Amino acid sequence: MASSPSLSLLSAPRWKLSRRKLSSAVAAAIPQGKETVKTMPEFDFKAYMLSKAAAVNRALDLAVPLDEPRRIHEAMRYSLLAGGKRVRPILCIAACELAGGPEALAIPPALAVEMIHTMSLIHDDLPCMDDDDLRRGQPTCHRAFGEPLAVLAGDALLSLAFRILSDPKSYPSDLSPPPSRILRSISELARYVGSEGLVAGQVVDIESTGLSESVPIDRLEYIHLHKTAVLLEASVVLGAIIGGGSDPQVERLRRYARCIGLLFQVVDDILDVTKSSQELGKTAGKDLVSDKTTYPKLIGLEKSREFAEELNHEAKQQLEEFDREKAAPLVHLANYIAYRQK
Ligand code: GRG
Repeated sequence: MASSPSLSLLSAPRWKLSRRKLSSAVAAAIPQGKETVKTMPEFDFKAYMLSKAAAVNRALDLAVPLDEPRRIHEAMRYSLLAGGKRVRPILCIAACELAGGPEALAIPPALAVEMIHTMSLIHDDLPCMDDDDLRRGQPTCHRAFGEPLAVLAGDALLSLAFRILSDPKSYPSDLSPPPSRILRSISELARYVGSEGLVAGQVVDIESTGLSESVPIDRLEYIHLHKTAVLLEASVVLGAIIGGGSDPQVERLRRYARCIGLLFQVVDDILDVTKSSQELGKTAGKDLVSDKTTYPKLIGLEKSREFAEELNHEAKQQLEEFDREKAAPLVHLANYIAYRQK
């Protein structure tokens, strides 16, 4: 078994990239009972999540009308509106609000990150990738619509994400952000999802699957940081940029997001071995069956939980420079990711 991972990679000043329905999905993932961490009890996190998720869901619904050709828009809507937890768009809105911008300003980047997340799930589930049958509690896109349409639905969502983010008309006319902020967001997002980001994570994951020996921990961390953390990081960074955050604020939030991004995947690894498919809404135990390297496999369940605690702590430290009350949503979102049940 490998030794415990360290946070050294995460404390680098800046990550170099070169190297059923919505409300029930959100509510079901909020931990109950003693696992709910008692930070800032005056902040109603559940109400916050439900209201932000509802706003995101309404906007997603409007963003993909059932235009012609009807079948492709049906496939896009099928996966997009299937009831994900909406963690990424909510992070985007929370970061925008912390940076001083209103919720409405964050809706275009929030939609963009959720669309790209959904496209990555559709493509990840394809027979040529993970070949999965179940996603967000329903048959995967290619099972419901066939492989060609699933590929195209993913492509169309990726393209639509950039269109929404870049079009000044996506933003409320009285709040339109300066073009420089929009341009910077487009550039950041493109870098996060391309061959230095999300795609890099997927490629290294594919290359590491089926090897006779275990993947070393630094490679596992590379995969998790690129495959999962990038999009959570992009969500927070885009929200902070569009919201008008200063450069030091954006960088602090980037570090916060990198920690919760890795935390998200460590928890995902833990849930895969501790929950059922029904509880998760996707195939559980898949990592074990496919002999995939995960944190529990490399360092054991207990050490994985300890590492998750460390990442959660490190994430919150990045928020200490901000106003305590305004940072409450991001503090709670870190806990939500750490203690989520699906
Ligand atoms: C971006 C061009 C391009 C290609 C994508 C297929 C691929 C390359 C990458 C796969 C990325 C992937 C599927 C990572 C897994 C991330 C993850 C932990 C997903 C689960 O996220 P949740 O739990 O899901 O937030 P919900 O359904 O709640 O949104």
